Amino acid sequence: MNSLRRELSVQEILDGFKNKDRNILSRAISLIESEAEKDQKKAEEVLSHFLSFDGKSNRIGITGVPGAGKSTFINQYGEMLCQSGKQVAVLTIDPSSTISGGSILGDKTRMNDLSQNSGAYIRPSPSLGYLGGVAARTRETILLCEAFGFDTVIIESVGVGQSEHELSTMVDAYVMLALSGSGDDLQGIKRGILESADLIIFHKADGDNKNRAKLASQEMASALQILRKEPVPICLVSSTERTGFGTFEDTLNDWLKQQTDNGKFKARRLQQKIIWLEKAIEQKILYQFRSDKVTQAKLQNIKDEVLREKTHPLQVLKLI
Ligand SMILES: Nc1nc2c(ncn2[C@@H]2O[C@H](COP(=O)(O)OP(=O)(O)O)[C@@H](O)[C@H]2O)c(=O)[nH]1
Ligand SMILES: [Mg+2]
Repeated sequence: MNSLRRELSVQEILDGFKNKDRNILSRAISLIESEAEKDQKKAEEVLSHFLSFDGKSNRIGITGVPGAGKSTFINQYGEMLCQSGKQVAVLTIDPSSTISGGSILGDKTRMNDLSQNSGAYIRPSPSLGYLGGVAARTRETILLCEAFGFDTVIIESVGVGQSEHELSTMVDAYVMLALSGSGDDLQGIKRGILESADLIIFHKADGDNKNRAKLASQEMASALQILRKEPVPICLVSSTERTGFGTFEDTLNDWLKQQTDNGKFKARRLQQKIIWLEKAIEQKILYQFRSDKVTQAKLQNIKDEVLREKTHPLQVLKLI
């Protein structure tokens, strides 16, 4: 068997983490994303060795519509963090493709500088696949990155749909990239995100767009005063001109410090652990249901009966 394909033992994974072997990290992430029963058992064992690392990083979620410049922003911001000596992991959740599919390549290209930086690690996660969930294993992937020693984990969202809310339940700071002057100002931004974003960046604040971004940010600030109890910091950034990053970093750090001082940081993380617990139980039950051959055979029979109009889906529920 090809040595790359050879299965790793739990011990080899633990050793690989100690030796900072990124190839082993990638394979450990693939292991926890795998649906195969033997992989799931091993994944649980691996994770059980790493629980003490849970929460060791700053977890930052970046959201915004497709094209808002999330990948480009992360490329620049990640570089800046690496320059200050940080170890940065970037997880991108891709909506449509599997790992070998199309748009991830796009993201990787946008993060070309960062992907060549020895302090950074970029990992695309398919959002389809594991039990059909939305990057169902992102929390566990974050934990692996923390055990590996990354001090910042940045997660780029898909920018659409249900994953938006999910992402906000696994990060310390949920940062929204907004665009001005392209119809994507206040009206274009989903209310749910406005209600949950911790920081807002008006992105692409460059060229002709600079003044528009300034105006839009003022408009946004007044709207947020009505929507939110506490002030939400707003920054202007251009990733192509590399401006605004210093201010963003200071603003983020001030905000994180404030959250830590007033106890909200800790409370949020605890609440997120409860969500993690619930998700882990849901995933396990669903997995057991789907992998049990007898149950699946029965289900197939029922589906056949429904197709032949012999029974109604709701009638079947009585049997469970
Ligand atoms: N003018 C300008 N364009 C940008 C900036 N950041 C990204 N872009 C462009 O916006 C497009 C989408 O960027 P991308 O990072 O792929 O967006 P994502 O879909 O949110 O990840 C690309 O063509 C980028 O070159 C910026 O700060 N200013
Ligand atoms: Mg992207």
